[in-house]
Amino acid sequence: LPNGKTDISIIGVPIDLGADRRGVDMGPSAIRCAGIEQKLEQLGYIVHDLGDLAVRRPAARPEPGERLKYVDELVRVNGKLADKTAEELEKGRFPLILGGDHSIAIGSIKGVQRHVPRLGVLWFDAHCDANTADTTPSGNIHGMSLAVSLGYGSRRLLGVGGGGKRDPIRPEDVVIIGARSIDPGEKALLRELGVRVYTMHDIDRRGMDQVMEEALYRLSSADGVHLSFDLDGLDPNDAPGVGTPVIGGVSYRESHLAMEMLAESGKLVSAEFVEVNPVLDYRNKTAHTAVELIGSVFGEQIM
Ligand code: 4U7
Ligand code: MN
Ligand code: MN
Ligand code: MN
Repeated sequence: LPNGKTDISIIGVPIDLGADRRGVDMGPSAIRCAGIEQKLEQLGYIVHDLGDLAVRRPAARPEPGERLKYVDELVRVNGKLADKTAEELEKGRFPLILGGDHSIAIGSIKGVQRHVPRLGVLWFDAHCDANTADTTPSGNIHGMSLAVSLGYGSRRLLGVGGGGKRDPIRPEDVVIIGARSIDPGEKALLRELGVRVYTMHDIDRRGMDQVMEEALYRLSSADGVHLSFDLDGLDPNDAPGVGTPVIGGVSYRESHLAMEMLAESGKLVSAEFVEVNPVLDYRNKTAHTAVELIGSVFGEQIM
């Protein structure tokens, strides 16, 4: 059991304001429909489904080219998520967060940091989400969340969840796995900080087994690991229901291997599964895949 915990709190965050395509706000519902609670109960956990955080839908669409789209509501919801996440950890429960777009990592990571002084982050994604207001090509905040966790970005986003009270995540405590679409500005930031990015090239060349072994070794200096799992890290053939698909991704089995190895490490303290878009999916396939991956990271074995 991850971190010796037997109780899991599911927190849904039905928000799509951080993304370009509408529909990831239905992600929590799709993942519940795919049987997350049954899966975790079969594995012997006590599951507390806390339902969804309340999200307000702003009346106006943002102007094209705006640098931080929907920042007010995203800051508000992420602040609530940070509090909720910290509260569940306080009760001794494992927070399992369902997105929603990937901007919710801003709040979840801030919340976990209140309990885990030196937190490592495993960021599974086709993208690196390391843009700032100055480098973003889109203005979409789901492309900025890892930068914010590392301490880079607009003051508003950095202030989420009591901002400066806790140091940002250390660059050496972050690994990105599955990257294959990186913008010039975020590439420069990640290089400057020395964040280890395992691209599809590394996975092709060395295999997921070696990549994960090295990634987990790097994260072993941290007190605990937060998993931030963007379903678009998977190949679009395996996970078609995502808003920003990128061809040439991680296979179904490779992603399971990664989750199984993370489970074996015993370092996992919190997790989120984000960017499931049921509107673009085929018979809820991506949400079902998310549930299978959640099974693996919570210790399910083939035999
Ligand atoms: B996701 C992008 F420009 N980099 O910043 C951007 F390509 O959470 C995409 O990983 C970000 O899905 C994708 O808008 C964010 C773009
Ligand atoms: Mn992402
Ligand atoms: Mn992505
Ligand atoms: Mn996406």
